[in-house]
Amino acid sequence: MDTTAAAEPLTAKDYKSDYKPVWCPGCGDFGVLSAVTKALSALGLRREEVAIISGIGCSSRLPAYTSAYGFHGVHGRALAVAAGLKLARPELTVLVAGGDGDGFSIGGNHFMHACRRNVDLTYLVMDNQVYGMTKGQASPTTAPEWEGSKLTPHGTGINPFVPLAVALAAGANFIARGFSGDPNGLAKLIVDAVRHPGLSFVHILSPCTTYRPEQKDWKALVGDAGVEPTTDPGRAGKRLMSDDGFRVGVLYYGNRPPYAEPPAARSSLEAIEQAFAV
Ligand SMILES: Cc1ncc(C[n+]2csc(CCOP(=O)(O)OP(=O)(O)O)c2C)c(N)n1
Repeated sequence: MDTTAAAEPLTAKDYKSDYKPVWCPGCGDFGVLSAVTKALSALGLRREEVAIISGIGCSSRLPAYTSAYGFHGVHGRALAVAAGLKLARPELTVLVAGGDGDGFSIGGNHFMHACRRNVDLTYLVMDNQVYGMTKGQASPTTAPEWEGSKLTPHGTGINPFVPLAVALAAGANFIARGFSGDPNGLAKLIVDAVRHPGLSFVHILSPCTTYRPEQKDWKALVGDAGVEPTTDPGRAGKRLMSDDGFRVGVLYYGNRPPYAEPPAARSSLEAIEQAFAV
């Protein structure tokens, strides 16, 4: 990594890697990558101060397309890896990136408990309401009547998972929704999310143009929530009762202090080595 220009402010372009994304043309994840790099530039962070952790899926390729540190992990386990990293290296800004299948199905249990534990992380979920990488199966956020997958030709018939409501109920300290089609607006949400202590969850509508081409219409459906964020979880919950799934903006700012490991839990590397010595 080139750190010679560390004192220079970095532009969004500086946060892009030399790898060309393999995402399909029109994939919403391009907009998310653009927003992440704009946000890192706006935050004035150096590349070595940032780590982006992901699971598996098209969206989880995002870390490789940035020049920050990254870890492309195991399906559904990104939050666990990220929490470990943040506790071991609290000075790092740790972002977590993934999809709706990764985060709400396979990693669903980690999602709830990461919100509850409130480690200082920013979790970006690119929700395309489908398993993109494995060719279009229904995901937890797929509408029950969607008949686009051969595995569920008559729809799933199951009510979708409601990410914002689950995040709120589980205790996430910052909750927002953004849209990949508005990288500047999304970048602002990400900056806000990173600056807010504790577990910040940003639900991102990010269309899959290959398996859900009808999502190209999301641009016309997305709109500002038009209300000020609240610090009252009861009020935030009430707002979610009338949410149509397309309102963007910050829903909730919590004031719980982030999880910090008790000092007694910290061991030196030498002590760990001694404990495992044979
Ligand atoms: C434990 C485990 N289960 C299943 C898979 C197969 N798998 C790889 S990517 C993927 C779908 C990812 O979907 P999503 O998280 O929505 O991301 P997208 O590709 O749509 O961005 C699945 C099921 C896997 N790699 N590991």
